Amino acid sequence: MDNVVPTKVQDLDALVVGAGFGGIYMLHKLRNEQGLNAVAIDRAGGVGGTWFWNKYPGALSDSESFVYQYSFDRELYKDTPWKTKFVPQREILAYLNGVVDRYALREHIQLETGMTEAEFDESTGTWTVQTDRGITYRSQFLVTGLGLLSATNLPKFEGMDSFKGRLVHTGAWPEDLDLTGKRVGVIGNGSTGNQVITATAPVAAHLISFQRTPQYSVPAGNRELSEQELRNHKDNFDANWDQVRNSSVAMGFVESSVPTFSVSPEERERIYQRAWEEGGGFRFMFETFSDIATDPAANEEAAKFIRAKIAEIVKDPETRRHLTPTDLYARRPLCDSGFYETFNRPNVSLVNVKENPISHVTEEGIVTADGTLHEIDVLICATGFDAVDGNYVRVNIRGRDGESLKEHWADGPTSYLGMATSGFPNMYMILGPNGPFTNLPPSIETQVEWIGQTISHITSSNIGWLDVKPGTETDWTDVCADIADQTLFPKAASWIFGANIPGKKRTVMFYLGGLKQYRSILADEASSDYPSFLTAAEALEPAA
Ligand code: NA7
Repeated sequence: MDNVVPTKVQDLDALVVGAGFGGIYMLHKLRNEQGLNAVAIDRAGGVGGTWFWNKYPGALSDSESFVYQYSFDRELYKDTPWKTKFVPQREILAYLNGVVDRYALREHIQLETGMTEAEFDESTGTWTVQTDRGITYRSQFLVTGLGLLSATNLPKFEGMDSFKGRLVHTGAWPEDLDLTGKRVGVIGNGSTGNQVITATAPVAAHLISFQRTPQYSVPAGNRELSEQELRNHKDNFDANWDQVRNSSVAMGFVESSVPTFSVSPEERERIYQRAWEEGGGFRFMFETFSDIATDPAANEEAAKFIRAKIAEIVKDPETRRHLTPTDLYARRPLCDSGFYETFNRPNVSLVNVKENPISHVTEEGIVTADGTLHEIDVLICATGFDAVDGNYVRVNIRGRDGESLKEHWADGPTSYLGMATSGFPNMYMILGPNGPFTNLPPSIETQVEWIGQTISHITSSNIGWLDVKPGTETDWTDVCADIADQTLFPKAASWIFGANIPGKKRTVMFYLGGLKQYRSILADEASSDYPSFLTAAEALEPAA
């Protein structure tokens, strides 16, 4: 028996799972502001979440830097050293590490520690969380910041295991990989593929982009910000963040209220052109006109403008045809640093895998249906994520009555407010299903603050736990579906509706009502003493 390692059990007030943007702020709030005994764990070898894992060349946030950060501490904001309009992964990761140190959180974060199981005990009102490091946590509160986009989606092609070169997914990028002089294949051309292709082409010997669906992309317009702009961002701290919290997509600009066809064709062209020159995917979709995401005719006008730009940029007619989207402009809007231009390079080629699918993989590379072997040294899968609930259903989380979250979500992931799900009391999700679809840090802050407030309410009023009423959760799902149906987003097959994973049920996964409205619903819930939740006493009351 002496080689059996005893499991250590640690009792806590709160366990935070995940040390990305959400988990870091949650830990700070619970420990430093609310005085709770809280610990965070993360399966990664460092903090940073998405920005720890996505170290691929070209990785860049496509939210503007002045709003892609925390706003909870004005002094922290003042000290952020960023100088460009969009920030690269390396700088974001350094920032998050700086935040961890600034608030003395590092010693309370257990890295390389993954949650494997979590179970709620109704009688004691505690969560027991097992990890893959032999330590078990027992805690009144469980806050999960597992990452919206972190469960990687790796395609399965016959013979993939036989490939002799390097096979990598952009969401688990190895630090030692140098693509200089290599023959590189990239599958996928979403946000990530777009960035990795553009950044890799200049250093690779040859790059082949395997594309299934062409996407609309506009220039990012990334640049150094002037001293004046940097000063303005800091000086206008209150006004800027007030604007963000009272907007829809929280990107730091005022969304347009002008319908596309209310202006002349010349004026329309001028507005699109200005947005093209200014840069930014969200600006192009939401700052130009009010109806691009809702009215098919307006959507087509914007799409036509982008198609005309692709036609101007891409020289080879066949490559141009493959790169030109013909469907709705209704996925998460992309922006780039010269994506279409990259396909004019002599060392870049494109294979349209809808017309000529990948047949199998050999030791040397990828074979397509036409029999061609595309020889490569490195195969990069920029194939996205099992988004939103992917990381939840991979772990055995059991709530009241032993129901697993996977069972609870058999018809698709649901929640109330993107944070709580019925039957799983005192478990709060940061960026859970049906949370707001926005620039993420402002939504993360909103949720973390609400979760902190709710935890405070539970502890100070001694009610043990709160569980969402099942009907409330169903109503919230309906609200999210109704709002989504008023937009064009559900009509495009993308990860926003779970349509990117083979076999995954297509469901609504976001609240598209905007941050302002979302914040007001949260404030009402808290100020009316949580009418959508049952207390432990109410939930355990025997049926009359
Ligand atoms: P996305 O947006 O889900 O893009 C994934 C890409 O990979 C997309 O082009 C897919 O083509 C392609 N894909 C996926 N599986 C396959 C297979 N089996 N064969 C060929 N091509 C495939 O993920 P990203 O990482 O780019 O971006 C996700 C979010 O991260 C982004 O929106 C930002 O918020 C940050 P498809 O379009 O499905 O035909």
